[in-house]
Amino acid sequence: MADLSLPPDSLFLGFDSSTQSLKATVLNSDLNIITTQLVHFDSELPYYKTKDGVYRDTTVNGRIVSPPLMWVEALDLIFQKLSKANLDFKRVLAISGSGQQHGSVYWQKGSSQILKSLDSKKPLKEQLENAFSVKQSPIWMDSSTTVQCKEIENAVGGAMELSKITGSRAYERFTGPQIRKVFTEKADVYESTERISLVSSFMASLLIGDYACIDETDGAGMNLMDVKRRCWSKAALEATAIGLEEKLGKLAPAYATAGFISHYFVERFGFEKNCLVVQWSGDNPNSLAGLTLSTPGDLAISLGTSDTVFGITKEHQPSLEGHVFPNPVDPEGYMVMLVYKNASLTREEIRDRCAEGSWDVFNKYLQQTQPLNDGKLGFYYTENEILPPLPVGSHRYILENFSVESLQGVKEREVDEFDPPSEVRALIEGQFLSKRAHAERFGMPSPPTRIIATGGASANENILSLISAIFGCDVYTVQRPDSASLGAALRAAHGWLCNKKGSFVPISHLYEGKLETTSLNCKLKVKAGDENVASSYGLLMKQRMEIEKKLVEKLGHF
Ligand code: ADP
Ligand code: XUL
Repeated sequence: MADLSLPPDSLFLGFDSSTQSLKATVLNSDLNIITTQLVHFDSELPYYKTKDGVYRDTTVNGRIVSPPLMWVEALDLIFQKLSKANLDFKRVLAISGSGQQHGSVYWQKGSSQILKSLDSKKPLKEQLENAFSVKQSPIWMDSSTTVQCKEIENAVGGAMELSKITGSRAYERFTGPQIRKVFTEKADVYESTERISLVSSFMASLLIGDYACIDETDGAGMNLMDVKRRCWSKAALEATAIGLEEKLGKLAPAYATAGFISHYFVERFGFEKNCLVVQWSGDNPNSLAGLTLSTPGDLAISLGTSDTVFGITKEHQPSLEGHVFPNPVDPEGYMVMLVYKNASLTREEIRDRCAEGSWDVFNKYLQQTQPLNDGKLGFYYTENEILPPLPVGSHRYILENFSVESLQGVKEREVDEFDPPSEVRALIEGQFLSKRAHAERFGMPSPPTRIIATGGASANENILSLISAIFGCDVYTVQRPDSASLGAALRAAHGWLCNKKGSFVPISHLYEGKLETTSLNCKLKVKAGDENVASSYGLLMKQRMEIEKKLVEKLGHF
């Protein structure tokens, strides 16, 4: 049997092409981080004029896009930064990455030829300027495809049927409905498209100098893949667009090799020719890998531009809420996930409006106010929300005759505003009461054995304390909040090992018995507190869900 250890001097590079930035993490063979780099789109590539990495199209309701050329330029720039940081590219045995999920890139006919013949003396951007048939890629924040979602669900026999096949009912941000919009509204553009990539397979394509396959895990975020059989679903393809299978190419498991790194990067940065590019996947699936989530009772909460709650399961239970994806590191298992669009940017909006633009003031307000917020409940949506499907707007309520002891069946009164400290607490309590409620409804463990928090806002210990109080469990974090690029680097090592063995190797093989000595180690941040507080939050959660139901009946957009 082949020696299944990582060569002592080897390095593994992981990227995270996310909404606001491109990040990189490099792991050594002991699985310790040796360097990280970041390119922030708005500030470092200002001529694309994005805000938070995106354009919000004011002329089309819910249309949110990003320029793929910006992602291309960011890749060149981050390699330059890694080079300046003296990364020895020759030691990098494999590269993988995470992409923001669902976003789609439309390659113009003839682009595979451009990819294959890139000139290493010129920047990527210059050579790929005319490679896209759609100049602005729809991304996960987009909610402009309500009509297409309904059409696809109707064509396959309803929302539950689509969920049974693909792991999710139709969602506006999912790639299938987005493709259908191009197909029905811009037939000539669809026709001139040679290949459609996800953000993940798009970035992998740049690295191998050819079209990369879509990975089976990220592919499940398209409403196009049969999640059990891990192949394209004929019914979903037919419901979406004509001639689609050919434009999507093949699916591949996350642990597979996409190809060798292209001559472009060998010549420009000094990689060895046999450096492997392992299939890229979605940011949430790679976070699951980076957090080494492998116990069904554990939940992860990622607090980035989106908030997500995810865990693992052996079963595929179709549901009208949440998503089921193949587990990126377990060919037999699944990952289950809930996604919120109102997350860090909404927290920033309230921080700027009520807390002098300062996380310190924001945190002081969280400390000053009481658990359950004296019965003040808030719903804050600066973007059209996914869960629940509510439009932009704020709704504030006070529970009448509030007392912690008698929370059941009390009436709520709508109000226009709260004082700033109550507003901050209402936001955070609201966001996590909603997560607990929907996680329970989706069949996730309750209470979880533990929560592992990640993403930019997991650096905020006041938020972590509230998560612990609401869910009633311990909260852990990893050394750095970017588990998506860490997970990608780990998956690069995993893919390299699988390639060496010629078949799948369990990923735990890489860190079994030595997790504590690696950068993957999770540390306890907040110990679970008083159980009574968590059960009071449980009652408040029920009140909140009653109000949420009424809001959805009145305003729901889907
Ligand atoms: P992405 O999903 O784009 O990868 P990140 O995980 O990098 O996003 O998270 C970025 C977000 O982290 C920022 O928008 C910011 O609001 C949030 N953040 C950073 N520090 C804090 C903090 N101390 N408290 C709350 N949020 C924070
Ligand atoms: C997942 C989702 C978001 C993006 C953010 O379904 O839409 O979490 O992956 O990058």
